[in-house]
Order: sequence, then C-alpha cells, then structure tokens
Amino acid sequence: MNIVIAGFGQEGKASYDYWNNDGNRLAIADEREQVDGLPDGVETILGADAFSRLADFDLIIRSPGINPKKLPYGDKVWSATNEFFAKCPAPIIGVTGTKGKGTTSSLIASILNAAGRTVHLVGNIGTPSLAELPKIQASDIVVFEMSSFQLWDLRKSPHVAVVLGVEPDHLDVHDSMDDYVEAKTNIVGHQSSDDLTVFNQNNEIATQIAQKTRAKRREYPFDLGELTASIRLPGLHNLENASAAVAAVEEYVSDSEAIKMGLSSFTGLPHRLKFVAEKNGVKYYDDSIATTPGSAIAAIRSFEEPKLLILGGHDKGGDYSELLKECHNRQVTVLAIGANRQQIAELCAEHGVECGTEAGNMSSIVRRAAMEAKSGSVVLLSPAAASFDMFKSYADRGDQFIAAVNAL
Ligand code: UMA
Repeated sequence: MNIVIAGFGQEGKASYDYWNNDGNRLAIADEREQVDGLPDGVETILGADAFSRLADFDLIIRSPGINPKKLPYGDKVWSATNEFFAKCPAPIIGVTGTKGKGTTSSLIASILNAAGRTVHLVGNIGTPSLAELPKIQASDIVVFEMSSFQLWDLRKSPHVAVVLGVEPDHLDVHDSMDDYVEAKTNIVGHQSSDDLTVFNQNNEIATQIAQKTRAKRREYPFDLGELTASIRLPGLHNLENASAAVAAVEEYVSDSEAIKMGLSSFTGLPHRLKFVAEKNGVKYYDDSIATTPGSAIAAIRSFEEPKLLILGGHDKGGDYSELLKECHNRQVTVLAIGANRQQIAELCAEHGVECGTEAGNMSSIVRRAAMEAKSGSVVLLSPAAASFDMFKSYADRGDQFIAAVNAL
C-alpha cells in the first residue's frame, strides 16, 4: 500500500515504525519545511502546501494536532488512534475532559496496578499508542488518555469512557466550541449497552456528552468516605479526579485495600501543581500544565495562603474573566508574563486585581516574584495560557521555573 504519514511528531514517528514493513511504500508529509529525525531515504512532502498533494496515496495517517479539514481525502484518512482501537486485544478505558485527563488516567492505572493487573497507559500522556500495541495481551487493560485531537475522527469507542469536566480550550485549532465538544463526544458515540460511561454530573458539557451514549451511565461518587485519606494530591479538583478513577475501575477492582494503595502510591505528574521548594518563607508551586483559565482557578482554590499567580503566555482564545473575578475575590496578586501580558494587565485593572508585568526570561520572572511575595505566601506558576511564545513546551516552562526557584 502507498501510505503517507501526515505530521512527523511523536505519533507520526510511531506510525512510521508501525507501518514500515515489506508490503508498504511510506512517505512523510508535514507543513514544516524542515523536519528532524527523518528516516534515511524516505520520500517527503514538506512545506505549507504539503497536505494538498496527498491525493495519490491509498492511506493517509493523520497526526492528532492536524485539523481533519486540512486532509479532505474522505475514507483514505485514518489515524494511529483508530488503528489502535481496531487492533487492541485488551479492553480500553478512555479518559477525556479538558483538564485532569493525565492525572485521572494515572490514578486509574495506579489502582489497576495495585490490584495486580498488567496496565498500559498510553495516548496524550506522552506514549503513542501504536508503540505500545505489540506488548499488549488480551488479559491486560489499556488506559488511554484521549485529547479532542485524538477523538476528532474516532470510529470506535472505549469499553469504559470517562468524561471529566469540559470547558472551552484549543479554540485556536478547533473551528468552534461545538466542534471541540463534537470531537469529545466520539468517546461515547460508538459505545454499546455492554459498555460504561463515567461522567462528571456537575459539569454541563460532560453531562451533555454522557447523554449521547448507549452504554450504562455512572456519575462520580463525590463522597469517597474513608478513601479520601489515601489521596496524596492537593486541591478539590484532584478529589474529583480520584472520584472519576474510583468509578472507572469498579468493574475490575472490588478490593478496597487495592483502591487505597493505588490512590496513595500516586503522588502526581510533573508540572501539575507540584511543590518545588520553600525559600524565605515562600512556597513555590509548579503548575505549568495549566494552560486554561479553568485550571488556574482550580490551582488557586487549592491553597488558603496569600497567593502570587504567574499568569500569561501564548493566548489560546480562552476567557479570563472568571479567573480574574476569582483573583479579585481571593485577593490574589498577578504577575503577568509572556505574549499576552499587556492584555492580562488591562483585564486585571478592569477587575480590580493588583498586577505587575515582567518582560524578561524565567529567571527574571522568578526573581521578580520572590521580591514581591511576602513570607507565608504561595507563588504559583499556573499560567492559563500555552507556552510556545517563550518556551519549547509546558514541560520546558516548568523545568525552567524549577531551576530558577532552586537558584534563588
Ligand atoms: N503538523 C502539521 N500541521 C498541523 C499540525 C501539525 O504539519 O496542522 C505537524 C507538525 O509540524 C509536527 C507534527 O505535525 O511535525 C506534530 O504532530 P502533533 O501536533 O499531532 O503532535 P505529536 O508530536 O504527534 O504529539 C501528539 C500529541 N500532540 C498534540 O495533540 C498537539 C501529544 O500531546 C501526545 O503526547 C502525543 O501525540 C502522543 O500521543 C501533547 C499535547 O500538547 C502533550 N496535547 C494537547 C493537550 O494535552 O492539551 C492536546
């Protein structure tokens, strides 16, 4: 078959390895002019018009970040996620939502591990699913963190679909909020009555998505009773994530000791509200993963102490007004950074929030925060914006923050 891999990032590389066998002729297409790590001698179609030149291929593998509208080739378009769902021998627990997917997926995997199951944690969390496929046995369980980009054109739904809270996000890639919600709805769209949907009944869009399933529906058990003591993650939003995880594993784990052990052995993913260090009586927390206003609100609510919030970056079209109301109500001081710092400073002024702006690099940002934060307070990097204006990724932004705090 003549196959073209559209987008040569993490998933594109795994797709290339997966389809690279004798029966296939492979090519790589990417809108970038320069792509790193290309296999020797491979045919490439590169540059801004690359995706308009794919009509002659039999199969086009869409990378998650590519809007399907950019690949108008009908049934020839397929994705690594679709291939994985078609071929995976084990049941799949799929987790989606705007924030908390990674943490909830990890909590589910941790509980299943504690119960003695062999678990494969794949997807948006950073392990391309096709790279894991050859290792999966029918008796294992897959936990798949699913972004809207992976769900966009999904043709099969997971056995257990977990729908966390959904709020506006990625409106720079999705055409509209409806398009984003429609993509997310695919997580339940192909379920049957033998399947299960776990959803956050306090979130309007999650409830709306859950209404579309043919599967059994299960709400979050918000009152976790004695299990609560086992959760090692800060914040109310993590209690919600744990509720989702406990509901999702019910079919596989009945032993409450295993659930407790699974919850307590997971201490959090990097850059998600992670304690960094205490310097001169000020505690520093890295929540660089927070790229939306909703996640920054959740971070603020996790602490009682006075807070200085480092906010800003590449704008993704989110609405900051709720976040700034929350800052006003809780007397949070803002340090605005990155490409949209002036916009944030103006919004702070409108909402009566004290705000400074800092145009320098992460080391200047942290030194400035250290100067302004009073002893007994918390400095929180929870920027509610993407990182690409100043950093390679949210992980790079968080790593630079940790290094700058440790250097104080
Ligand atoms: N590309 C184009 N045109 C486009 C979009 C992308 O040519 O319109 C090319 C880029 O030039 C690049 C390649 O495609 O060469 C990148 O592909 P990609 O954006 O799909 O990213 P991957 O490197 O394949 O990583 C993806 C996920 N990235 C996105 O969805 C943007 C990773 O999630 C995921 O970990 C990985 O697959 C493994 O499954 C990252 C992410 O930012 C963490 N996810 C978003 C989020 O969590 O908010 C959804």
